[in-house]
Amino acid sequence: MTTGFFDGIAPITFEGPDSTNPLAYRHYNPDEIVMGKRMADHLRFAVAYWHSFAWEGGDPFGGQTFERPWYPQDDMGRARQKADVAFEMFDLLNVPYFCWHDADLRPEQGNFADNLSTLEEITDYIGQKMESSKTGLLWGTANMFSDRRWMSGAATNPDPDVFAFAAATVKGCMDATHKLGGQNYVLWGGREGYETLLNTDLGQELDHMGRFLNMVVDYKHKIGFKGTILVEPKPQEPSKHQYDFDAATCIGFLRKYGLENEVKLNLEQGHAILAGHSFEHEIAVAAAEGMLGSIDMNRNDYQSGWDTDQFPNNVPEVALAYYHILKAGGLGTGGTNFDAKLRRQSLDAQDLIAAHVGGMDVCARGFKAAAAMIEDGGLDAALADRYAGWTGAEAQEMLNSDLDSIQARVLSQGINPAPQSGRQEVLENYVNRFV
Ligand code: XUL
Ligand code: CO
Repeated sequence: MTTGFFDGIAPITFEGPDSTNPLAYRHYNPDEIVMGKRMADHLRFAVAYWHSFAWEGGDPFGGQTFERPWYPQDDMGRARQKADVAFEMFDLLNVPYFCWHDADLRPEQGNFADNLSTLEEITDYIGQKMESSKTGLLWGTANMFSDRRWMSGAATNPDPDVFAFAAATVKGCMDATHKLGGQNYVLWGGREGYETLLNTDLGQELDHMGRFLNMVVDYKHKIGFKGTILVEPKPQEPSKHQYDFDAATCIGFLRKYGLENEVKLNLEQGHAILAGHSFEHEIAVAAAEGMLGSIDMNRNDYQSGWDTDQFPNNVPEVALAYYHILKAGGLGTGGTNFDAKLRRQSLDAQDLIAAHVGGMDVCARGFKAAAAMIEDGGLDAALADRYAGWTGAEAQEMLNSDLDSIQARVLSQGINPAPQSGRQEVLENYVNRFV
């Protein structure tokens, strides 16, 4: 028996690029082999429980626009109904993963003991559903930003009791993630930052955050959780300044607190743009350090300047992101999470399905373009050509020498470099052949 929420919507299947069916995949063909692996296993798509099932359509100027049978979300019976609908959607989409925050799954109880017992109850229920579902857990996380107790931070709160509440909460969420076979555990610190330095001891807060994350890693090993611990950078919003500003900042933080071999990054397209970067910049920075973990593939509106969390729809942008992901060896335990929500006027069940179908198709199309570029090798060849001088023995020896000897060589050989074209337009034209 189904909930009836998706009545009239058939399972989504691959119909090929010529299909005009709005509820069919035209590019996402899970079993198609690309670069030696199933497309589904490269992309590892995930639905975000919070946006698709817990978010009610509010924005800063107005409240709920959606009407769902599992509202109001203050009751455990309706929390189970929400889970039933979620798993129906996972089946319809044939999506391999989902992600959650504790607060998406069960109502806020106002105290730790009841938050924990209701989380255990609903994740037991979800665990039963997963036994007969093809959808697994990409990651779990704790919502330590919505309730007012977190307003001054979680691990970085000036009040040690909030630190304690946060540590207890993360333990519960890690246990639940482990129980459900999660592939990763994520920490995004929306309130780990500040509104004003007038009331903030930045150095102490960073130390507390570093200590907290070390406890998370210790606990992972204690319970034998094999997934990856991921932190998710974002420069601001909701805090004026967030400590996990961008990939480079996070990498510096992880190194300072001895976590560089334990923690990787969950990079979000929209967060990259908020930080003043392209998505592929963030991916390349993480990849260069071996810290690429997973991605949240949702874009922002380029005019609004805030985190609108829209489904991706720009193939060339997506293609460049997957190009760098493929170059880095793929997503590993990570995946492609749609941390994306409908527009608040998109009221219908069909909108929810169409949004995911479109997001998955745009990613598949961009991914295939990226794979084709790699197989063609044009960008690699251009790079090899541009850096060819460094393959010479003299250039390599220089890196192990010193300023004295280099200056002597520049004088003796009369070195006077001739500027070379960077060929940006040629390369942009090349990419456009594939996207
Ligand atoms: C907020 C955001 C979060 C994290 C998980 O901008 O991206 O949803 O992905 O807490
Ligand atoms: Co995110």
